[in-house]
Amino acid sequence: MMTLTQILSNLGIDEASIQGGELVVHSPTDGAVLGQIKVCSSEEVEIAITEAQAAFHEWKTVPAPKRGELIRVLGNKLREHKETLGELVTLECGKIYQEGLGEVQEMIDICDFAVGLSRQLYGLTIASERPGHRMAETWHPIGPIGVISAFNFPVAVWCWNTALAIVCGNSVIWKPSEKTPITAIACQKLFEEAAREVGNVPAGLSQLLIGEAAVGAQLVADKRVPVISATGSTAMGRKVGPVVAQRFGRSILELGGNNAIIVCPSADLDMAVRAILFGAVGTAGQRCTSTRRLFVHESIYDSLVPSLKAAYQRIRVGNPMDPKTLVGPLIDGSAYQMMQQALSAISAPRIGGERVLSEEYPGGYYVTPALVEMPISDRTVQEETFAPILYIYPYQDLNEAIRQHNDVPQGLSSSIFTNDIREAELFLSVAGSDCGIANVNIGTSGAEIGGAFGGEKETGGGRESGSDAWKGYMRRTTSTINYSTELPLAQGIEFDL
Ligand code: UN1
Repeated sequence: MMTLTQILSNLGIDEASIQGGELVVHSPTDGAVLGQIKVCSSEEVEIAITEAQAAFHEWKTVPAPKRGELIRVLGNKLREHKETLGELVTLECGKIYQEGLGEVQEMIDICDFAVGLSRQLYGLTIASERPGHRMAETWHPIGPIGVISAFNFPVAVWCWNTALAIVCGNSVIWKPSEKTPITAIACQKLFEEAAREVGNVPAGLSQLLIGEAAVGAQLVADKRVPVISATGSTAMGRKVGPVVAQRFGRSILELGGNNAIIVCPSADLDMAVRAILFGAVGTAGQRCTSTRRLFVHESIYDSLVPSLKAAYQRIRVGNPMDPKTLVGPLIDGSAYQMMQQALSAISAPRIGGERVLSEEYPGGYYVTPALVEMPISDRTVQEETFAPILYIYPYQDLNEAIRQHNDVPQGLSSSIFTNDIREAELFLSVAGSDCGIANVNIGTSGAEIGGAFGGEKETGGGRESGSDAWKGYMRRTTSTINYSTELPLAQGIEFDL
């Protein structure tokens, strides 16, 4: 694996630029200091927004397929630096290298998607009720897009938003998590290189704001930023949403999840175990789509749960750079404290949940993933704990399991394992899962970029990445064109002198 110095030099980032600032960044792998980053002052935030607005006014008139060209070049830069950026993600947020690479792959995929989209930003033509009239809608760029992202997907979520926002003709102002500013600096660098290579890209099209909550708050409150796309906790969304709504801005919120898998009697149990494992312990349980609850039909409980426990015993927890590791560290000590609090709040049989490797890495918070066997009717798991804890519930009746499944404030991702078409279709129907993502025979996490990503209820209702999520980054104009010599009014109104 590369050292930070090598990573930075591969990316062409001057190491001095991540030194001497007030924001101290630690690697979750061992707690070592990676850098001290300069944070943005309130004047600098103001300047960034002003520049982004000026860049927007230039960029919005560039033909969309030309805007796509910038994202095509960015996608190629990401391909070129996939390994380096993947390692930096691992170093700064602690996910295993395979997942670091996967995250960069998501960036590449959304760039490809956005390039194609740059020739498909189409609106409808609508039949008019009046003779000699035509109705049409046009999608226009909307303005600077504010992006607030979380530590757990430090690069992909920026790219989901940025690739779409840019082809849609907007500028972007990014406030990354204060836990992962170095990956953000790397992304900004690659964007600037792509812009230089393409040429004629307005300066300041992509702005990076490093800082803590105050920086984000200033961005969120600014009227000149018509769209705020924020990913993070429900608590964060509760602060952001009302401020944006107050000024009639639009928010795209992607907040907490409390995702569950239901395993039915006909399920392929080997597949189910593998999916549950990846969903519950992948990224050390720190994806918003991580599997947090499991409903198992009582007839298969005694075969599925022991296999799952056996699989949990074999999970290798350790340094995320080691290719044998499946579970890296939690992001920091406070994540560990929250996990312990959640575990001690419930008295039920459990395996795992202990801190390990503390002698080797006193500054790293490694834990064994926890399985908690819950009583059938318990409904205490209402909050998301960003850690690898899986609560298992037995069930008797599928309708009742679906009711319990939906009986949480969040509504992001969900899945059912069954080979019974009636059960699968029930789960996907209006009487089934109430989440934004509902899967059959695959787990809750690891969504592809082609689908709209997001969820309902306290998850915030926003949609990002695929499908028609691009519409969130544009404004719509409906036009009625009269090519007749009469002036008929709509609704049959007569209004003659
Ligand atoms: C997140 O955790 O914020 O479905 C996003 C997944 C990824 C994205 C997760 N494509 O797990």
